[in-house]
Amino acid sequence: MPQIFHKFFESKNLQNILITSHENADPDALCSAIAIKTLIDDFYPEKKSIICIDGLNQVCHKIIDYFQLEIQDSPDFQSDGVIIVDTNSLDQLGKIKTQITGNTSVMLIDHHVPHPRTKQFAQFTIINENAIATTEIIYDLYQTFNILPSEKIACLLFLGLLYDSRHLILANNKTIQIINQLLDLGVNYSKMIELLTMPMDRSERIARLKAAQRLIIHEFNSWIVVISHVSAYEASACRALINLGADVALVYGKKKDEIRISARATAEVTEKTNLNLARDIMEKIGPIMQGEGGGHDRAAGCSGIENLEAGLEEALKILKMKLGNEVNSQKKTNLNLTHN
Ligand SMILES: [Mn+2]
Repeated sequence: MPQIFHKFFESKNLQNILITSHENADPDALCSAIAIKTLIDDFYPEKKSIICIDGLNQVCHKIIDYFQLEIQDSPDFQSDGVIIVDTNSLDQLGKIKTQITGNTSVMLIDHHVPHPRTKQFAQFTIINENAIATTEIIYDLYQTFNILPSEKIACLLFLGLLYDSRHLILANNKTIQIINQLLDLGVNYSKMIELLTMPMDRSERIARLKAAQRLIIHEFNSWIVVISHVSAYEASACRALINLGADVALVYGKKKDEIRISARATAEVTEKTNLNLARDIMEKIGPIMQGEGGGHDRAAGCSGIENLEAGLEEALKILKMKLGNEVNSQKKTNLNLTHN
């Protein structure tokens, strides 16, 4: 792997390196960027590098404050090389995308499934789809370069692994081995968990509880579909209802003149029934509601301005087609947009 770095730097005798990741970066993205910058600073001290990311999520701000990290949101120099971490498409870079032109040397370090267009913008790639987090790939790089991560870097690599493995639920044996080695470098486990824990806003908790209070259950074959409504935090409410036991959750809400529907589904229901919330449901009911919809197979949404009832009816019709006959309906969905 060091050869790829040498080739990258030698390709155009690169001097000024911009390190970046997806906008609204999560801890794996942020910590990977810091760790790769430190590796470059140690191994190629004559090169200048900065980290620029278009926005960070809330947990990242806590990490930045705790470790006193320096991140910019727009570069203060003209870079001749760019290193992208934890991101597989240029569109996700936000405003940093403009820093990459046809002539820019780009190296990509990532653990996502490569996008078909990846090869078009990244001439140098270190991709490992089996890695739980990009920080796992970067830990491997430290080993290959024979550099022992400092305690701070060990903490950052640890945070990336904890975050992307959902506090180790998705971890495999290798993750645990790395976690163990990072602990030996001085990581304080409970401090890391504390850093990754964000208290939820009271209003969001209330919305989730109201969604649970108001939900209607529909059973299609053995699948449990729930529909509810809130005035804000539709997506969060969907996640809460999935955690409560639903296979599919639809939560609608209205703000000013906009009607929104958010939906979430479990991996099990999408895998076994081939249900794709974006393609099968939201892209279809968005136009019914004079708006549009989209997203992913397990997380999608739509917004519009009218015909909520028709949109929800169509969603249930599609769910019946995909999941099977309705066996036990609690009662007809009672549309209500007036309560908070
Ligand atoms: Mn990641």
